[in-house]
Amino acid sequence: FDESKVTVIFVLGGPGAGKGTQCERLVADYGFKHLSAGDLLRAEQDRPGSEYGDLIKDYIREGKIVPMEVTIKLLEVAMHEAIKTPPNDSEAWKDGKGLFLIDGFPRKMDQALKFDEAVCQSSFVLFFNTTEQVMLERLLERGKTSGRADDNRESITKRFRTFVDTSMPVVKYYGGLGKVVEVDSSPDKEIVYANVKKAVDERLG
Ligand code: UP5
Ligand code: MG
Repeated sequence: FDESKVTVIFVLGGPGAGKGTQCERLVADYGFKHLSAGDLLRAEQDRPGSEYGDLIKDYIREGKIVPMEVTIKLLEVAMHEAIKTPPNDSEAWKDGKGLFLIDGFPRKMDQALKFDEAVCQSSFVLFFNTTEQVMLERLLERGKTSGRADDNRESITKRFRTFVDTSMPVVKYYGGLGKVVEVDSSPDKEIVYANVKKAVDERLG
């Protein structure tokens, strides 16, 4: 992708930190296309005839990171589709331009390096930070109705471990490049969003 035409914000944070919730609001206000790597993987898992269905299912239940080839391919396809068929008619999407929130990716160093090199560089990284206690409560509550195979105590514990061991190094890496905007996602959704909006307005100008 031509970086003068495509704007990408990575949205990172632990499981249940509130990435999806805040992305939804940004979509409504700015016209971003929201691409959740987890959602794309779950859709691929359920797609009849997918050769990766069983693999994705196992990785997600175990809270492990699906091999990057699968996830990057899904993201690339979704980005091309969005540019071909823009989600709205705002200025940001004219002339083959694209405005993307990439949620829950990259969460392992190899994915980060590969995406930056082969797909495009992000403008910045929104990093939602809160405690495991807060995330655990949110996920167990959501698990009552979400139907997600990984919203149970056992999977959540594994997801926390993967986040600390595998995904925090990615946040640190981008932090070293001056790309990370950290937002405390412990308070109410509205308060978190006010800070998110401030960060996006500052960074995107
Ligand atoms: N909630 C949100 N904000 C709140 C607030 N401020 N106050 C009170 N409640 C709040 O929120 C979670 C719940 O909390 C909701 O009920 C919400 O209402 C409430 P949500 O916005 O859904 O949080 P989010 O951070 O999006 O949590 P999610 O569970 O989606 O995060 P994960 O990162 O764990 O899940 P994801 O779908 O990204 O990935 C799932 C799995 O896919 C991974 O574990 C991995 O196995 C696989 N994966 C890969 O292999 N590779 C990838 O690149 C990406 C994913
Ligand atoms: Mg999510």
